[in-house]
Amino acid sequence: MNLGNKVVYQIYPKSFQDTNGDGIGDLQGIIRRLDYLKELGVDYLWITPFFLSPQNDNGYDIADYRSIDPMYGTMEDFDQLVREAADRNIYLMMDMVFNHCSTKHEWFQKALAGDPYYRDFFIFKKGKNGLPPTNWESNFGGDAWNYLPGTDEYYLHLFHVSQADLNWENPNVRRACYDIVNFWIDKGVKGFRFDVINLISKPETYEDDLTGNGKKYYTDGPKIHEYLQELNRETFGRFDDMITVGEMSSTTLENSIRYSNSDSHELSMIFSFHHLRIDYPSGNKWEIQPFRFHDLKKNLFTWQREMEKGGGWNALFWYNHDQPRIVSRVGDEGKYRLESAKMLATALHGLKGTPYIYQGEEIGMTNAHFTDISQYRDIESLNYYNLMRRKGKPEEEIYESLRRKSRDNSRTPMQWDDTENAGFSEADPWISVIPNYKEINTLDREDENSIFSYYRKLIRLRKTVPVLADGSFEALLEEDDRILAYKRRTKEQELYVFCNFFPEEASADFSLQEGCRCLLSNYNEEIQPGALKLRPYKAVMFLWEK
Ligand code: ISL
Ligand code: CA
Repeated sequence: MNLGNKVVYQIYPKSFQDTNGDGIGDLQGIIRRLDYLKELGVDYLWITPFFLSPQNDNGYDIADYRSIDPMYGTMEDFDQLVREAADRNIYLMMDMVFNHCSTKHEWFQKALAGDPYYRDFFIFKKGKNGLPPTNWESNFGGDAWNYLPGTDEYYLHLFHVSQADLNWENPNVRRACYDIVNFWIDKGVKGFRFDVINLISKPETYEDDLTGNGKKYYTDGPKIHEYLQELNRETFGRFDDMITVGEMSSTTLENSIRYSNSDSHELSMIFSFHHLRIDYPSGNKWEIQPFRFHDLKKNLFTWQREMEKGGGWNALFWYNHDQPRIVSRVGDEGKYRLESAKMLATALHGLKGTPYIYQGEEIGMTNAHFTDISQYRDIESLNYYNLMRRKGKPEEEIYESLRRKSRDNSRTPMQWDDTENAGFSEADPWISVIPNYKEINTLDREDENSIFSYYRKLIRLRKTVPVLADGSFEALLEEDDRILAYKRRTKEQELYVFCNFFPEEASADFSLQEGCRCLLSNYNEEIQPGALKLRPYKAVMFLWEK
């Protein structure tokens, strides 16, 4: 399968479209919007988890991997979704969360009741001198171990206390996970996204981390490649039309190449997050730091170059349901919202890899700008707020971090139109709609100059201009302080991309070769010959053909 000409659209179902008036998006809502997705031109829908779940982490805490949470609909709705999507040549990617499951899952409940078979599904360890087994921290703040009253044991949870880590050392756990993947393949699913999959292989012995939070012991762990190869062999690897992506938390280049090189028989591609470390180099996401343009270029370019060299494959993305909206983070959500949203789209969609679009990105949705803690829903944000209050951090500073970094920024309802609740629901939504929905919504998609039209063009180009799908990557103007530029090349074509990431004009000493034509730009103006001059947030793509 050619991964280079596919485009994936990510749906956060809770916030996509409500159809039964409970303020929560549902599967029928996705069905209702399939024509919209067809119009945009995407190939796959990655839908974040809609399985039975207590929803402590919005579905990433799964209580039954084989049933649909009633809040989202029924298995009949799901089957209908698969069918109706396929009628439009759109296929589904399911989100598999195998690092952990909900403590409400039957497996954990049986483990708690003392069933030895299921106890071995999890990671139970004895404490040390009244303290947890190690000093590891949960990714959502606080201890990574939870004490079980009445015993001398703790269980490991790298995420929320209601998300117990699964013991992949146990072959029965692995078998159970593979059976789940096969269950969904039988239902007609054509792809999978594997949640924090590079954290599943834990170390042989559990030790305190004297320099960090424990990450180094379980990230890209000792048996990770072995497990992924087995997963591949036992499930999707038996077919040649499956597409897979692994979410790789704090991974390395070397591992990313192995995960996604087709010779290693692991996954089709990976999400790495290095290019998003541009405003929190320390690794503490809550820290407020200016955006470092050179770090962005360096990281993007290194991954482009090295993955190509090693035969790996990148998933290209600006954000997802865990990250703030890119137009607010790196672009300009005010005066230059249109220009900067399109510029960011150009910068990403020209790269080598498979582009992902997160719902609302194609209309330039912004951060939420919540002002009160009662508006936040995400467990990570609420944890952070409480933890920082206890530590005595000034309230305004906590709010400033939440406003810029909270995962809720990208989880507000999809802004379909300018009617009440943005056309998302007839009832009060589970999380507030952003008031700017009157101006920012999907109604302008017939307009040639809308962000939607621009995304549609980018998707079409990927399918019609071979160099976008297959071309090699070469960085240009690496030292430039404002312009991100690169070249893609096949034997027959060359593609040049220039993007000004700033609200000031930028120029560079670069002359294009004879015969280059402009494929796409976010400014409607003739390109002047001679030195390159780019207006604020201007982006341009040139094509040269033999
Ligand atoms: O969101 C993050 C930091 O704010 C990330 O560290 C995130 O937790 C990490 O990328 C893992 O994310 C995935 O697994 C989590 C879930 O909460 C996220 O929504 C999911 O994308 C646990 O299942
Ligand atoms: Ca609903």
